[in-house]
Amino acid sequence: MLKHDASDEAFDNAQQCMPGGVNSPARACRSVGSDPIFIERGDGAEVHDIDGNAYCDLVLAFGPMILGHGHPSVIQAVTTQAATGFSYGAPTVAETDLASAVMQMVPSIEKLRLVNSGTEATMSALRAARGYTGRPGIIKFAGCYHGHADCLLVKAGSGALTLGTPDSAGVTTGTTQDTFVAQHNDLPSVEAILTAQPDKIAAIIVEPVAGNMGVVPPSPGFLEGLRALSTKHGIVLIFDEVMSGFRVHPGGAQELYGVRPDMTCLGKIVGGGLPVGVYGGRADIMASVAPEGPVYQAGTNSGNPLSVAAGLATLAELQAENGAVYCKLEGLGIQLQTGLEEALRATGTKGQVQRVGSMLTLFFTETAVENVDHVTPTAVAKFSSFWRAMRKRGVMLPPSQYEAWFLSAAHTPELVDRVIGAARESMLEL
Ligand code: KE4
Repeated sequence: MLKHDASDEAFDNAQQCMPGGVNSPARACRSVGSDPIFIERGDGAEVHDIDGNAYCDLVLAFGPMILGHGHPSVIQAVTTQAATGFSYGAPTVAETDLASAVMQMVPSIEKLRLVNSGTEATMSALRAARGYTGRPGIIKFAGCYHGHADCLLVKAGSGALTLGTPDSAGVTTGTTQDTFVAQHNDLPSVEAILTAQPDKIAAIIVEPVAGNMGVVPPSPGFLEGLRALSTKHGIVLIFDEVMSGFRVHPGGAQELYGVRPDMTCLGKIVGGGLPVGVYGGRADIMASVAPEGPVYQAGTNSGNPLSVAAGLATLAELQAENGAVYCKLEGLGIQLQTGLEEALRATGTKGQVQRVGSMLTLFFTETAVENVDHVTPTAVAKFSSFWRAMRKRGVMLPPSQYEAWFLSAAHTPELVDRVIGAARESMLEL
């Protein structure tokens, strides 16, 4: 049994200072019947807690650490920048370099703005879409999570779902009256809203590969259908690729599935572990953003030199050797999915493994998950037991059935085999 005495004490202290002792509810571990453990350091594919326990890390900070913890070239870039300056309140050439790198990898982005988080990215993209179209309405999908902007905390995923509070307290009807919720992978539910709200919808925002209800790939024709409906109705189609961007393909889900959005939101990987968000897209839409246009958006730390240095180094590594890292990540993803499916069969456990590239979720459901309603209370309860059993065996999973597991370039086939072995033993405890 792993000791967590130091973590327990740290948690007691943290709860005196921060709500729930955490700075994000997604890491509270309440839904998996546990207290959070406190991490001392990350090293490649592993994290080490303050009690000296080591874990194979499949959380990877909920996605950013695609190279693994402590990649030398990212450390080098950040420390070099730190020696010359942290932040100036003035533009730097490196911001243009990062913007250019993103535009080169994601060609649908003709202009962009750097911000500090995925929340800022989606909030700002929606404001730009509303300013550009002059319309108030937005369509989101149940179970998709786009950060904690008020107008998006409606039937949200991730922590909002995990905590069972999809409609957050403190969010007024005034801020959500123009938010319409459709069913994921269900085009008729979108058409019904468009019929009911003619010429009112400014934007459709979607996770093209949903990761916040667990990993749910787009059903065949779903993204193409959203594209066609958006074009037909003059609606701004926004792909929230904060999680899938640079993860499922160098150009994100839009390149993988060949569907071009009007705007894209990015985060996580593009900051290499430091705070960065990006929103961008068609030049005519982005021309509405201040100081060029009337849509205001600003930020003290936007384009922060340290974050930009980490992002540039990360993207450089991902593009090295013609993106060879993506072949490695795909191989590890196939190995983990295959191993988990074999373990389910061998132990007689009902479950589905849903994967796109190096992001995947093991659902303890009887059938495939195409929308958030398919994730049953039984699956949530089983995942909770499974999570604790895996942590006991030195594997750190994201603490919710509604989250994605991630692999990094630092993971190895041997480590993946260890995860599979731990999963097989853990399934026998369910
Ligand atoms: P941030 O504000 O947390 O940087 O990004 C919000 C966001 C936007 N869009 C998507 C698709 C996202 O997945 C996220 C954030 N993801 C969650 C985990 N699923 C972040 C974890 C947390 O909130 O602590």
